[in-house]
Amino acid sequence: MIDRIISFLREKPRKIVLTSHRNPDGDAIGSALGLAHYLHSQSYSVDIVFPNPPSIPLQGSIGYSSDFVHVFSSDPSKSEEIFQRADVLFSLDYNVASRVGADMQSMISGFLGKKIMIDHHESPDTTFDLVFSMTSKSSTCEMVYDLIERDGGNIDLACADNLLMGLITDTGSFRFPITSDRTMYIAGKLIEAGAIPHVIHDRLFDNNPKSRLMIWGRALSNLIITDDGFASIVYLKQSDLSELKYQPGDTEGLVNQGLGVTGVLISIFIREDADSKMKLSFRSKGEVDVNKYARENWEGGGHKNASGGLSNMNITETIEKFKSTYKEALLDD
Ligand SMILES: [Mn+2]
Repeated sequence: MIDRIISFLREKPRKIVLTSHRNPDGDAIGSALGLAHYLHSQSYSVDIVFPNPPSIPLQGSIGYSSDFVHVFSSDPSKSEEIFQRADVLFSLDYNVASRVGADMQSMISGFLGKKIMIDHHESPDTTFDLVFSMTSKSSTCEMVYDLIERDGGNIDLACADNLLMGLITDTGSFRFPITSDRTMYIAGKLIEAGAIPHVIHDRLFDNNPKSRLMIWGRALSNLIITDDGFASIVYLKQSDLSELKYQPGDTEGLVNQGLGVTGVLISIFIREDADSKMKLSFRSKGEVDVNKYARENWEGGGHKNASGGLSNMNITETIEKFKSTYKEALLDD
């Protein structure tokens, strides 16, 4: 499939638009900026449209402030113009149009040119023309590296820094089970190309607003461990978020903390958003499959060890439902 994507791009000059999912994370931002930097070096015309802005630390990614980067929620008319002009659309780090959010979804589903997906999530949609989808990959950034390697081009510092960022964020700094020898090989090649791991780490993880620490403190003081010791629950109410001056991105990674308690195999983080809907994140260890669990119980999904979902119940009811259902995920072992 990589070869088909490359030969399609090389057939004739293309106007390319790169997109990622809503609330873009390090892998979404890194794969889009990394691929854009590479394609620019190969003289392609490339724009990026993100559905909404990422967290403040991710806005410091190399190239994020360039004039080829657009944010749909900030400037829908400019973004629409870019979609109309483009003849190739890349969906990076998502595999179904709805993941860009309700306001931008029609731009993806109604796109008239060629649609190319590069993604590592489960259950890819069938409406794309060229699909490079592998759930065994640590990150979309790893797959973008595969593409560039096959294309034979040179990786500059800006590209390397962004791709390494996606590897670092999607593998939890290389500690999740999805980390493979190939992941580490690629990390080595990106360092060779100029990326510096501690610089990326400082920018992303040691660059937080005070609100983030205050919010983590509140959430962790709400920690519940179930009686059997296998599940952990942390939650934040809308009143906590407004009191502590929540900024987008402040709760990113919080769900991993619950998994750090000895014996815990599955963790949930519940955040009450302004519309009173509950946004859920799940993490698990080993064979405990939170992708399946989230699909079956919480209108969600994702990866085997990391997934998300939604709840229309209040926080107390959501916690009760989790307590009465999480054993399904354990029993699948
Ligand atoms: Mn990813």
